[in-house]
Amino acid sequence: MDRFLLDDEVRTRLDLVSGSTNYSIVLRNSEHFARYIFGGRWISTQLLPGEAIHDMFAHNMPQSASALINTVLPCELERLSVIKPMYKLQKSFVDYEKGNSSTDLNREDAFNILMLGPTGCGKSHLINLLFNKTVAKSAARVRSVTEHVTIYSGIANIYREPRFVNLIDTIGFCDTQLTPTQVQRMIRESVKNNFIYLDKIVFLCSGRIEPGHKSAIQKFMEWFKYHAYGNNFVLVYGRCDGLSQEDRQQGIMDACSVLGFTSNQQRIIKPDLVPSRVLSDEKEIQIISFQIATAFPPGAPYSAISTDLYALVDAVFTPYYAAGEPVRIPARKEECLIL
Ligand SMILES: Nc1nc2c(ncn2[C@@H]2O[C@H](COP(=O)(O)OP(=O)(O)OP(=O)(O)O)[C@@H](O)[C@H]2O)c(=O)[nH]1
Ligand SMILES: [Mg+2]
Repeated sequence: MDRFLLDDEVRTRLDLVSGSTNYSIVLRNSEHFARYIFGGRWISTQLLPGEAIHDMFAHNMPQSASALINTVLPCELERLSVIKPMYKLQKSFVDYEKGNSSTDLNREDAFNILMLGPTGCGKSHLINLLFNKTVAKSAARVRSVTEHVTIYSGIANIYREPRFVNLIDTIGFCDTQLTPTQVQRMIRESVKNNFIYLDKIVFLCSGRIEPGHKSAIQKFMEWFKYHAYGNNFVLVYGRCDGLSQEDRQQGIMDACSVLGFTSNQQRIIKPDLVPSRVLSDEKEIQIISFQIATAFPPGAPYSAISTDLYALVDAVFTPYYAAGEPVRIPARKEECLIL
């Protein structure tokens, strides 16, 4: 039996959940209830494929119901958080519309980006920078701050077209309440239940890449077929605060070699298609890199982060086309055999 501290957060959750009704073995069972009180997550590991409850009900569940499993906090437990602009005088690349635990499966045309990385590497912070708003909870903590896989949506200009964009924020790989395998499976299930295709997979890492991070990243590379869809992957070597250009380059190269990424992936595109031109009128940039080093210290002035932000926007929002057609990574079971 695990013991944990009855602190103010736990007390608040106990208050919020006491007297709840609408028990549901799939969406609101006693494991959801207990884990919520313990750590704020509305998840049940018994709903992962291969587990008893999942296998009992999976066949009879419509996709719209599967999409809610292990992602949704019952509405009566949601606490309002205030969304604030990050850089008041600056434009945002993606205009924020909503944050959700599931998505509209019929929006096949949406540009879908999966953000992955170890706990605390800055996934949610990057998402906030792309919206220029504090849409996702981001903070320094030992356990993952992002409690559920959450989809933040908005509109962005991609190749001169306004597109609906889904940025998928995920639980960090090294959570203290879930095993690495449970985290990976939660993310995989959520992606599978909510998306038919992914357009970009962004791995974020920083500092020394621990063996646990490496194996988690490689698992996702395998599931989403890096060998076939390598051009849809982006590697961000983050938290490069104060590093020289050479050290940043070295960091990227080391990360690529540890993870098995092809290094120096670059593409030349027409200047008027460069995504970051929405934010800045620079005309010369034409070479887009898909392995980038960034430093986004919280509270830094815009001038200190703008170059890295433009590089991030370009890497993440430059779609990959082959023979005139967009290349998309299949995310669903029937599309992707390994899933
Ligand atoms: N100095 C510095 N801090 C950063 C950078 N990127 C993010 N941070 C900070 O690091 C902390 C963790 O960032 P998050 O965005 O919450 O990280 P995460 O990957 O979403 O973490 P989990 O949700 O816990 O998995 C926050 O306080 C961020 O402001 C960076 O480039 N430099
Ligand atoms: Mg997070």
